[in-house]
Amino acid sequence: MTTFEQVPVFQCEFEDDRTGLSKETIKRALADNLFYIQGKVPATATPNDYYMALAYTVRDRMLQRWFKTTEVYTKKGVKVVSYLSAEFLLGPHLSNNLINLGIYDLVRQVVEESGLDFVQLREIEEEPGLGNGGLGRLAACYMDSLSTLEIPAIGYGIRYEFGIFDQEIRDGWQVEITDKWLHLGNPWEIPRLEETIEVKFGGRTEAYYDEKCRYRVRWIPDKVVKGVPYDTPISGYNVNTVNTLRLWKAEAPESFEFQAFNVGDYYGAVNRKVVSENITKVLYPNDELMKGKELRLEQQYFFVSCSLQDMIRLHLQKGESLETFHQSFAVQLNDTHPSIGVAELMRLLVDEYEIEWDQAWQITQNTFGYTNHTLLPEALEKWTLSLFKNLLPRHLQIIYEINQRFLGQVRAKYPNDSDRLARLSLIDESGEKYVRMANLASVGSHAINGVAALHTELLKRDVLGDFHELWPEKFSNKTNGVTPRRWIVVSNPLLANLITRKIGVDWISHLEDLKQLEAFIEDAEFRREWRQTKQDIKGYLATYIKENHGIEVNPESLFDVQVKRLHEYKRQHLNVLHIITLYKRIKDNPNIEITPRTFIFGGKAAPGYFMAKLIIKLINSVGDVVNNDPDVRDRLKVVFLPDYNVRFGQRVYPAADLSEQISTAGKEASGTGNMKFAMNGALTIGTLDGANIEIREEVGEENFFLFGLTTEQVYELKSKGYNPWDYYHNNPQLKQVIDLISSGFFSHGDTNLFRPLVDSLLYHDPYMLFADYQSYIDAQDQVNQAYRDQEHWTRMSILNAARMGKFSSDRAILEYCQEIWNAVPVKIELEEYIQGRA
Ligand code: GLS
Repeated sequence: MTTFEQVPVFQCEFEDDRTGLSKETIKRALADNLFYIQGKVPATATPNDYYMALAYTVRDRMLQRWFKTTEVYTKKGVKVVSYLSAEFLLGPHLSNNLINLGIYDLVRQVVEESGLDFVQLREIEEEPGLGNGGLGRLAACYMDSLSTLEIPAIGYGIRYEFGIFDQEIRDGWQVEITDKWLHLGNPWEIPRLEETIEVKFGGRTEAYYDEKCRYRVRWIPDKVVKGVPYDTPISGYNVNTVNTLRLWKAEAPESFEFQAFNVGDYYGAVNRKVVSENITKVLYPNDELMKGKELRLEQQYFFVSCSLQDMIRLHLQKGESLETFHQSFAVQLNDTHPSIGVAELMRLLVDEYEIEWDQAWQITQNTFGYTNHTLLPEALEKWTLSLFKNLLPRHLQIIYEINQRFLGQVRAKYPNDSDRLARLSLIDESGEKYVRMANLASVGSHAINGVAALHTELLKRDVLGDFHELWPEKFSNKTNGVTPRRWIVVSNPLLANLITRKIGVDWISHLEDLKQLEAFIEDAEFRREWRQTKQDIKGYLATYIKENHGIEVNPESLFDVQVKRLHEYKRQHLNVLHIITLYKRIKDNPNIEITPRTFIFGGKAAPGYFMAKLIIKLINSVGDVVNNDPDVRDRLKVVFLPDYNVRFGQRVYPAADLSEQISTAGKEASGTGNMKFAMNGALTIGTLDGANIEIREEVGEENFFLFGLTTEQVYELKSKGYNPWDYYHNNPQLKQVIDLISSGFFSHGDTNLFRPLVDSLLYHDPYMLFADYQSYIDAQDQVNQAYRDQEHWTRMSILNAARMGKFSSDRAILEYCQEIWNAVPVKIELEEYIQGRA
């Protein structure tokens, strides 16, 4: 195949309007894209047209690098990391790409000199919300770090037509609105129609003997769906590497429609087309019971099959044989969602490429790594055998075969241990039979990891305990990280500038350099600037809240923020119990001295999760009372900001004084919001859960507000028999708070509204709010005290930011590269005319 470089006419060896970085070329490019891409002139152009023209102008400046990167990766010997994830929660592209290309200020200036409002254009971008929360956002941070570290990588996922729903709050309740993020077009993606791949579903299998008399199985599907790749460039910071995120869209193949014409079943064919294309319609919530969600298994298989077929194509294109597939690709399973890949790679190798089982199995195990992201039993994926058999009959056979061989090994190692066999089996036979996806992922991978030290320990002990006993060498911990590009430079330019003025710019790609800030801790002027920066950012947020939600908040008050998915284990309602405690103190003594606080909440509840939705209603109802009670005199404010997403995260993390990380110990695998807050100088109030433990270790226990039971204590109390009722009776403060909710005080006298929540707490309290209540209140009282000493608070804030180096996703990705993927950086060199201009 000829490459574009070999065709002279396609060599753009001059600075033109698509590559140039002078003010004039950028200005011309804007006008050009407005006219030639959007088909508009200024007289008819809408703000969206200008945004599109700007986005294309930026994308154009990534294309040379993108092509070059892709080309280098097609060379023999380059190992590519393939990150398989059902979710990529990217957030807006524009600012991030401008920062990574090093042209943010330049482009902003040009846009403004052209008479346009840069901020307005920036805000027009619809963010691709192709994820639920932490897991999807982690995948996005990891893509950023892979590019920044110049690691050859490709992200594979699903191009959902509707991403995570938009949230509105009506009468205090969450209402879900479909997220039509593609309605005005997406300038960041390029469809690669010619690289479409076919995926089979359903039907039956048939055994046969091939020409060499070998036993084989063929799959005769009853449906074929096309996967069309849409590629998005992922730029690295301050490097030439631009990796690819390839998302698959489902389309029905034309051949089926033609057939339908012939048999006169036109509408039947149209219907089948619609059904096929439904596969990539909508993102599912990850915290609802997955039982019976057939479409979700279809989605998973669809994107995994497309991706593996794509990798095989690329590998063969290099002129390599499939025996070395694992040397070309390190495939990481982001949770169990893509774990059907284990059976699919076996099917492709054995059935389609006729490789012997044992060798195929070696290739498969050497290829995959599996990251577990949750210990919650309800989130561990399993699919009924009947669902599996109907949708993927061949894969079920392959899973049986893998299982039989695997259990043979287990039996040899642990004779007469049928309980162990039952626990390790890929098939759950305790009741209705299921395929256990975590077991499939564990057996089919050479490496298994958790996402924070505690989580990995619990994984080894409980959820995957038997696997750990069998293969301790497969297990390791990879504590999560987040990208400082998006989470400091893009979201908090004021702080980023202050830091850069003090220690230079290297910290942006070497976050451990933030340590150097500690040298300035005794510098009163520096502390003043730090405090002033936080104050300014809080002022912006206050203005935003006023303008968009009509609520007046005091920027001098302590901004106490809890933004994350709504879930009982994350205990937003514990936070509410604290608010009511403070409110009660004011009511009992209106002149009490109290540190003014603004409580800011944000987060979506899964549409089918009743209790989480009731917690949203409770937050809003308490807010209504507290915010409007004259006795409070604005000392407390409660705001629930609707539609929490990446963009809003960028606004709120920098403005926080206090970060609420208050999950029941042992429940939050890691958390990543905790990292974003602390990097931006917020102090944490938190339990010994997930990455909180490591954050506290890094920032120092004196700079962290700790409370609550440890994981061990949680287990112990549970096994002894936990009785929330005792706590309620023995703690008058807690009793008053609960009674106030029960009395209908926050629900216009309706004593039923919050009954399910109160009863759940009183009679079950599965997440042990009552056990942790007093310790939480005490820690919050310490926060109040500490905040009054602004000098001391500022020191703690600086130390938090300065000691967050460990939590860069660059560190995490380096560990994956060295310990799991065996992947090394590959420098992308550019022709001189492009080099050095960004
Ligand atoms: C999650 C965990 O709940 C988070 O604690 C973790 O930080 C994140 C990324 O590892 O993964 N697992 C999950 O299913 N959703 C998450 O956000």
